[in-house]
Amino acid sequence: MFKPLRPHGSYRALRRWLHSERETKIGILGVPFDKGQPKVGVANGPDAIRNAGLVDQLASIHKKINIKDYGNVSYEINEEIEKHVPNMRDYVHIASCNYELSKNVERIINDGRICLTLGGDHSLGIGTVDGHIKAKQENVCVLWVDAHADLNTNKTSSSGNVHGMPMALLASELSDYWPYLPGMDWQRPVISIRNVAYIGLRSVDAYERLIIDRLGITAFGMEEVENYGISTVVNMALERIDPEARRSIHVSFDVDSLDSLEAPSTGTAVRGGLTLREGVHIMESVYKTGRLGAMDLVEVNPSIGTEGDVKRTVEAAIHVIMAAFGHSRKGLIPRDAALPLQTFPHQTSD
Ligand SMILES: [Mn+2]
Repeated sequence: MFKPLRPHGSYRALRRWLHSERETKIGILGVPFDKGQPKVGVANGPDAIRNAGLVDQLASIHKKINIKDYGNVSYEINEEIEKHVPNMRDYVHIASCNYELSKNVERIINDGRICLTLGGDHSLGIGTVDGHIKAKQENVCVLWVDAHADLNTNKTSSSGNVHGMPMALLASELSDYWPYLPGMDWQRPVISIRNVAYIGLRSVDAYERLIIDRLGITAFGMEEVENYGISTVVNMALERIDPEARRSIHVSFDVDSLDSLEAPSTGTAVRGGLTLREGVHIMESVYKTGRLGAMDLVEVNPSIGTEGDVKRTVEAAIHVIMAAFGHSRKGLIPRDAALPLQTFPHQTSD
């Protein structure tokens, strides 16, 4: 029941409530990059997501959302890089693009914004995590939401596609497994695998499985999602990678973590994945921590599937992004409406 408060208390509480929303500053960065995998089209992912109205939808979440679109990353080939590294396709592009990307992500975070990177294929995780780590002086943990572990090295990969390798490049525990990588000196493998958790795994290569088991990597596959439920899984993952609740969280969200019925327009779709509701729940949980530092949304490929498939995939991506920045499925109360006293809230929402 509504209990009238003293006028003074009521006024102060009302003001506090009206200003309770966290100011959220977002920097959007597109990475039209497709060289980490062989399929044409994924380079058009960023613009497909933008053209579906991403910025307007984000702006509608609440008034304290401040969005700046930094456009797309462009890069020049570094001619000095030795062109060939065994079993890493288009290596020189990978090294050159991620170098630029890392600098961009670092700058956006240093501008005081949460960096939202739109891919592009998942090899861009090398640059985004690197830039985030540099901006936050290594105080970063990573939630890798994906059907795949992306933990191959050039020795274990059967394809040579670098979008299956970013996590192995980033993990300090795996640095000895790589040859010298020319032109990648800026990228130090500094994140300990202890600060990384996976959610959504269901297509893991044998060597990746071995590494996950040997290093004791926190990995919640679909079986764990079934056993515990998504809410418990996210909480356990965050507890493991950020036990003191003080790190900047990097979410690298591969749209193929979602079931291929939810997100069919992606290069390496795997059935039996997360529902859109589970994907949204992950990001709502991360939002509630208040510590999201950067998010990647990758592997949307508008050239795969029917027009309807593409629409469904892009919409799913936008739902997941909206949840990351405070959109609530419970609904948000309009903050600018004159409030009749009866609607005076008994709690703030965040
Ligand atoms: Mn991936």
